[in-house]
Amino acid sequence: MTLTIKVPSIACEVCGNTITKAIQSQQSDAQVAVDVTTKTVKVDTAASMEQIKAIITEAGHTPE
Ligand SMILES: [Cu+2]
Repeated sequence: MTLTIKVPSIACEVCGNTITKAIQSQQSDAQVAVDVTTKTVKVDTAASMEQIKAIITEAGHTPE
């Protein structure tokens, strides 16, 4: 399933990399695509929206 999550705290590519690595460290089969311009994270994963949002929060960002 592909989850689309708006993360307004994304400011640059580094934020995107931080979030990508955080998700993939806990969900190794997740495909993550971050769009810095629209501050959107797309995650193709078996994990739930709640799980992915929790990981993003742990990484220091604020999902909507
Ligand atoms: Cu940044």
